[in-house]
Amino acid sequence: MKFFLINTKSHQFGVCEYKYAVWNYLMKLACSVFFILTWSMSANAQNLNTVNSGLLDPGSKTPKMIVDDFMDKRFGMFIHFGPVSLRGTEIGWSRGNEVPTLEYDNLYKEFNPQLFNADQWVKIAKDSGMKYLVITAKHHDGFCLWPTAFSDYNIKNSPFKRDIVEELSIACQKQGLAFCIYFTVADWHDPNYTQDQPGNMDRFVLTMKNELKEVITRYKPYMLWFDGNWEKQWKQEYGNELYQFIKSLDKNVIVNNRLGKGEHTSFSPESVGDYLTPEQKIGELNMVDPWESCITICNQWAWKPNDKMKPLKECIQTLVKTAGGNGNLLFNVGPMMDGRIEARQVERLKEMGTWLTKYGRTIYGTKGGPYKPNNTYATTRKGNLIYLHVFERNQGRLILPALIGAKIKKAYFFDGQVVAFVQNKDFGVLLNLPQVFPDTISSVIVLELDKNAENLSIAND
Ligand code: H79
Repeated sequence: MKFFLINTKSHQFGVCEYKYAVWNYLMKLACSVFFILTWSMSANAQNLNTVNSGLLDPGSKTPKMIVDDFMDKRFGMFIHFGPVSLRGTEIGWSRGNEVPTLEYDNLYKEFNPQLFNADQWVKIAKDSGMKYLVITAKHHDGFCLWPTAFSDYNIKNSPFKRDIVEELSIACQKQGLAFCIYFTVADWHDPNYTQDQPGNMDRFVLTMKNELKEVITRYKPYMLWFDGNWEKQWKQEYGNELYQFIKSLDKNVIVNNRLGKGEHTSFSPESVGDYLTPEQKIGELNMVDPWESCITICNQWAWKPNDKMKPLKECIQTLVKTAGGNGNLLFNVGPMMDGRIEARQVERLKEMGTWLTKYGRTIYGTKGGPYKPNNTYATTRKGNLIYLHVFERNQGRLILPALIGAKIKKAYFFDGQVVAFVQNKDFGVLLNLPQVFPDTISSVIVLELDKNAENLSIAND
């Protein structure tokens, strides 16, 4: 379009034929350069979004290999921590509710988690089989767990003073966990973050950029976990701008999908980020889009005294159903005000780790499917094997829909005990279950196929 416009103009200058030919030649050359430049610039400008959003900038998208590697990890630790642990109420949300705003905003003056030990937290995560860790560097209450230069409301000004984010990043690196940072786009403490004062969001976004630059350059996070994108102050353009900014600092950092205005559980043209984030629920089976469910070990994100803790069976089945749906589980703990994770939670996590020591190969690095998880079973697959996790014995037999395009050659429990079965392409697979299961939590039956299981279609759609 631009090419023709300028080309037409060139006719106006064509006084004599020779001059016209030279001029025409030069203009065509200039136009081609102009065309290529504007084309590539507009391609860049349009494509500020990321994975699956339809407006992709191939240059800024997180490399697929990196997101695939993240998805292989399957299990991570979410940590919600801050001065609010002094009250035992919900982080962010209890400000101005259970805890009066002025009181909440002054809690940091007493925040002194003397027993905080980054190596211990990371070891607890590692012993439970977790492969990455996400710390609430900044929640909606605006308090920063690192000594930022861009807000006084930070850990340096608490009696504790130590840089919790830095200590965790070092501990993760030492123990081989991927270190990640939670950073919400909401900040109910910052006066610039309001609906009533127009123009201040620009200043707020600038502060955010400065803070993000600090955490990205200092602590080199593997992934950034954004939150709060549903707030009306937050605009799509901020998300786009920040994504480009983040990628200019580290092109490989993974970003969850809460930076643009899109939904958490599906991609849309507004989505900014690499993966979906169902919250407090297990995501649906999805073989196309990467996803991670964040779920609490108790009810509250931040520590709450005597909060109801989930039984081991539920914790493990949550992990298994997540892997069975081809997703990751980001499992949350809220450490106490003295900096320790509750002993009963440590114990629960260790039990998960013990289970994973045995069954890890049915979880890590597997794909979900080829059956959709339900309350009776969930499956994962790797190579020629399907790992069938059975939660309920029901009537001593388990009927599965027929596999599409593959046959089962053998079926046996994880420990080797053979499982009798019949299969038929119309009626499916009937497995005879023993009176007593080898494992009360989740028994794994290995189905050995005649071909690779990883690309089979979903069989119970
Ligand atoms: O950081 C955690 C939540 O604080 C945050 N996202 C996770 C990872 C979040 N912010 N807003 N929301 C989730 C949506 C609002 C949820 C609510 Fe509630 C339900 C607000 C009040 C009831 C859950 C329970 C969050 C606070 C109390």
